[in-house]
Amino acid sequence: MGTTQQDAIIVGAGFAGLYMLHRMRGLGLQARIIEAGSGVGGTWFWNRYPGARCDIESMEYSYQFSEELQQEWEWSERYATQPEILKYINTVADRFDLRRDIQFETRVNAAHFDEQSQRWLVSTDDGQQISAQYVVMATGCLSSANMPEIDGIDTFAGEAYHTGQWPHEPVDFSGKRVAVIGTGSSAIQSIPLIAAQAQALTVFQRSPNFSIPAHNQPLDPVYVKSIKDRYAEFRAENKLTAFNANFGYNEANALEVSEAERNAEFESRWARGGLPFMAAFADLLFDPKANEYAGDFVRGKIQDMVKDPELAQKLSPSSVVGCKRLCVDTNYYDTYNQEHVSLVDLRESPITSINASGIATADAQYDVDCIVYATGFDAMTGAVMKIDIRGREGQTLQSAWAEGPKTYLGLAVAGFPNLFTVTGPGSPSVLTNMLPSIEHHVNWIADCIKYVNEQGAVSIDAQPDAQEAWVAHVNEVGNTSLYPNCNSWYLGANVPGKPRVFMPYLGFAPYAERCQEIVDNGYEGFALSA
Ligand code: FAD
Ligand code: N01
Repeated sequence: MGTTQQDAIIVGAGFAGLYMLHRMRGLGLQARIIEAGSGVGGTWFWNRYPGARCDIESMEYSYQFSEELQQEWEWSERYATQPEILKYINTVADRFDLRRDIQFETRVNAAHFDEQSQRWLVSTDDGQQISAQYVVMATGCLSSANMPEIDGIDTFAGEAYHTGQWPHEPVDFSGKRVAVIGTGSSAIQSIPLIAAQAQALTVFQRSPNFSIPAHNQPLDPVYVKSIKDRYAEFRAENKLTAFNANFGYNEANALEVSEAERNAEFESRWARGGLPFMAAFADLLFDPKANEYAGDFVRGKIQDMVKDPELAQKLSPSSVVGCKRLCVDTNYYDTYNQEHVSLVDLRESPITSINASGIATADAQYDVDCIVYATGFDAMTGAVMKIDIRGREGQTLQSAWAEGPKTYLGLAVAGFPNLFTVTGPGSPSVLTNMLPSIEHHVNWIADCIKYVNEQGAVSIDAQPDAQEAWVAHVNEVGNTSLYPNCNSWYLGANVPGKPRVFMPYLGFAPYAERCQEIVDNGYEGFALSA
């Protein structure tokens, strides 16, 4: 097989890769997506577990690059289900005729930069070699499933599933004894629905998480119209916020209001439901006392919802609220009031092994028919680090990131010219409403490529000093918050041996402002090669 030529290779056909392809075509470039899955959708292609849906309201968790699309598309619920989001992504792929430039069921194994030609040589698992001027890693922040390292895990004789690699056919848990390992967002969404089917459900919890009710409901046409009448303005307003979302930010500090006012605010956020709870007070993510007030409030709600006080205690986190991504649920806590649902607190008795018949902890054996691993992802770096990426002088990305990921703006890596990462570490991505943030990142990358081409240059490379300064800034901003205070995937703490570094950038609005400044200053911190 000879080497084929492309202007750009995009890895991944999720929201990021699809929009990147659309923008590349708009620039007149010949671009191609390589996607490991058999369809478009990324997250929404892979995560088909029961209960999977978005935690950002559908009216916001959708593309805005096409006014016609956002006017015409009709979401049915406040928080769309995985099938509805996948249908939306497929519709977008068809509407913009994207499929003809996507190769499915193909994995990119390697990308090596050739200094002489200033081009990347991309290799795939079906033996293709593609030479491309640009490579965009649209590989996703939450796309590399994290299977726990547990003795005997492969010896289990029953059915085993990871939420992030769910089968395409619905799984029927009727009459089965089911174990769920993990209590993050995926578990919290799926547990109520698995419980509704299973004969018995045992949840293995290592750390409890805070969850806020979704209060999901069909979308009110009056509300939809009120957004659609001013969609562009609505989106623009959101971009001026920390989370790039319409959370109704309260500028007051929790410490500066009376107890009655504080509780009234928390109550109204609880009644509203979902992630806007994080915007109840300006100091909630910055002041430990303010955060403790929020924690006490949610812990009180858990005590109210779970009938067995001891169980309620086990389900109540003592950690910082929001330090791990807040979960959004439908009937999660109430599910534990059912007789056939039980919780194993792994802090009291850790899992020691998995065997043919089930899960063994330090003091019991749990025989089950199915194990659901809701154990999350090797987040933010997992998917890119699986690819053998070599930049200038053959330096591997693995060695460049050995002590933790280093990027410039989360979009480029010094020493790896013309390689872009959408939602890379150092970008706000996962701390925000990701879809508009993805669009922002993709637009920035597309404009940058346009600039390189207009300058008659062949490559652009982030400069090491600019990158160092950005990494230091990301850390500095992160350290002003309470985010580094728990073992979250934002810090890589969920994967044994991963360097502990706070990876995302906190604050969409200042980030976007800095990105624009860099452009206005002639791509400050980047160097072009002719
Ligand atoms: P992805 O959708 O992850 O797509 C990346 C694609 O790259 C995948 O299809 C993968 O197969 C492919 N790929 C990776 N490596 C290779 C390779 N080497 N070769 C070929 N292909 C490769 N965010 C929100 O803001 N709001 C939400 O409500 C929300 N809900 C979520 C729910 C779940 C269950 C999960 C897991 C995440 C959720 N997220 C949410 C985050 C979500 O990941 C992003 O919103 C968004 O969908 C990411 O899009 P993406 O295109 O960047 O990456
Ligand atoms: O993964 P997680 P997730 N033994 O990492 C536990 C997005 N998302 O797939 O906390 C026992 O959050 C682990 O325990 P601990 C969202 O951004 C959104 O649920 O590490 N337990 C934890 O409880 C989210 O943050 C939605 O102690 C083990 C769980 O597994 C991100 O994706 C829905 C273990 C993993 O939780 C990831 O969510 C789904 C072990 N060896 C996902 N290893 C929405 O609601 C891990 N755990 C939109």
